[in-house]
Amino acid sequence: MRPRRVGNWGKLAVAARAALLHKIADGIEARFSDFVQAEVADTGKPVSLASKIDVPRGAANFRVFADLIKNAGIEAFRTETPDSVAALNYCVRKPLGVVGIITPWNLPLLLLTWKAAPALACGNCVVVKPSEETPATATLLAEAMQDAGIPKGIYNVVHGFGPGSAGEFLTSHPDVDGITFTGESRTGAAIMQTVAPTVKPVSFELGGKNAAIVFADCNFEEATGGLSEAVFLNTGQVCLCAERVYVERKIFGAFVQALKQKAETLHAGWPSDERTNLGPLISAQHREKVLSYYRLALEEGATLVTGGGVLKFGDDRDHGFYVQPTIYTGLPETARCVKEEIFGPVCHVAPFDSEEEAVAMANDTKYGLAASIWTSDLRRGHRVAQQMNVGITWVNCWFLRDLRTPFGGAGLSGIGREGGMHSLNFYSELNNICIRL
Ligand code: NAD
Ligand code: 6OH
Repeated sequence: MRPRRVGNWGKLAVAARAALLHKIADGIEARFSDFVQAEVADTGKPVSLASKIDVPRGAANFRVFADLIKNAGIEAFRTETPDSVAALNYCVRKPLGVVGIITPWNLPLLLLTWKAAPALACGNCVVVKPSEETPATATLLAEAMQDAGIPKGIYNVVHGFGPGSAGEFLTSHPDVDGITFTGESRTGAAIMQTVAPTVKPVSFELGGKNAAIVFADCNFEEATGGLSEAVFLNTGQVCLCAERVYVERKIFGAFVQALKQKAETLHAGWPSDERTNLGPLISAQHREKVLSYYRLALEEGATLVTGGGVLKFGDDRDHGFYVQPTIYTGLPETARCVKEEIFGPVCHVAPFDSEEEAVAMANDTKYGLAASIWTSDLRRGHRVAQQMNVGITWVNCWFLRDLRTPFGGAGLSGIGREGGMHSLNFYSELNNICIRL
């Protein structure tokens, strides 16, 4: 077996480690606007979004896991024996050693710290490989680590690409003891092959083709407002975004019109403008992918409700990768646009007549990340939520996060769960000790 490189960090008293993690959070907050500017410059996301979600969550991830590791109990069982002497089983937690963290470009600081914070809390050293599109906040975080007094060699950043580059080198390295990855499902499949010869534990948070189910008894304003966020937030570049919206036929027409109105009143503008709530896509290449689905939807027989093309401003913003927020109806459930993740500001809205039909359509996917249910009937909310084949279901809300809860997906959407104790369990090796009393 590989020797574990736990080092002094892993041996530090938990309270001391937790205090240092809080200092990292303090450092992020102290340089809040540097982090916001760096995230906006790398991604093109609206400054309002980076200030409201990305950077606060970067700090919160450290605080939550610092407190959790300090307060986490250990598992213990008193085991009966035939001679009535009994035994005591208890479990101790050790760091895995060196954890490789590979993250995507859509929520760069949020997703990197979501993994680095619990990994460090558990006493591991980390090597992070941010997306080649968004290297800046991982680097700024290294400065915050240094300012907080984290010893050298605990938080390491390598920049580079995926295949044949830093990503693949990290996953194949024999001295890396575990890999946690967020990104596309097919990248997850490639990483699985690379880690196989060295048998590392993996945690994968992958893609989605998430459904929303809107019942006629929903609070209409809340549902249309919530779905507008769920479809268009971060220009649709959130793994949890809803790209399939199922609406009870009684309110289908009114709902489509209301969502269309929301789409058409989004403020697409400079990322630095506080009023902007629709920024550009991440890159020319990604815009080409999204536009190829816009074309495909029409070829597959969709009715275009709004959008469907590139946004034009007549100024320098035309060098950005803006697309129109887009809504389609009329596609068969077998269409590629209903089956494949697009990762843009786009959804397909389809009517349903019964609860059973809605559940069946929502579950008819190879992915299984998230779902949202919109209804005023609480019993129905519970009933439908429990039938969703996903890792995360929201009722009358979306992307409302409690960092202690399990987060992850079924099927093509991932392997394992992170969040709360699930993170602590992934980033630790458990040693069960059985003592005959
Ligand atoms: P991606 O898979 O292309 O890249 C993610 C990271 O993996 C990057 O750092 C990249 O350099 C690296 N990488 C690529 N190929 C690699 C390889 N062979 N070996 C090692 N590393 C490799 O994903 P992306 O385009 O950056 O992000 C968008 C995708 O991420 C979407 O599919 C989205 O659904 C998914 N995502 C999922 C979650 C979740 O929590 N489930 C969260 C955010 C994004
Ligand atoms: C995907 O793009 C969003 C993932 C969100 C989280 O991992 C989180 O912890 O909120």
